[in-house]
Amino acid sequence: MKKVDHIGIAVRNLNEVLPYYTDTLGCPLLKIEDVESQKVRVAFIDAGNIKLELLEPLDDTSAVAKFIEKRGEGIHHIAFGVEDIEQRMAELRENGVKLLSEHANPGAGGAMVAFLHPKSSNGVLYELCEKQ
Ligand code: CMX
Repeated sequence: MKKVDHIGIAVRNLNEVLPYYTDTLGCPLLKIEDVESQKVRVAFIDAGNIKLELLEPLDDTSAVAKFIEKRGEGIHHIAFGVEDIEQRMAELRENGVKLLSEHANPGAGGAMVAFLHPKSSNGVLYELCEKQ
């Protein structure tokens, strides 16, 4: 992997936490978007050399809702930017990494995304993210 694209942070209520990032920390809001396929509302924050992706669950069945229920708010995943996501997935699979889906799926910002199971990665949920 050559670069981290963003860090995902699970929050209960986006509107309540946004002023902390934009006003207190002084990091500009880039955009807010609903990603129905992942059942999350996301806000991208410009943190200089990296983006922060604040994730609010859209309903109780969202993976992010389950995460917050179990572990509370906090760092949810780290996303690597990749150029050919299907190729990277195939390489990882060959190396015994457990992926959460057979193929990449649409994610925020029109990117294609796929996840590595935390059990394969020492308890960290990694995302692969290919910008279109
Ligand atoms: N980071 C680290 N560990 C995590 C985790 C996370 N974000 N989410 C779940 N886990 C752990 C759980 O703590 C649990 O560990 P233990 O068995 O040791 O208790 C294990 O993974 C299984 O978790 P679970 O609560 O039983 O939940 P599920 O198996 O139903 O789901 C996972 C886990 C990773 C498969 C699911 O969260 C998932 O599919 N995630 C990928 C999709 C996603 O997160 N989408 C939102 C992001 C959207 C975006 O960025 O666009």
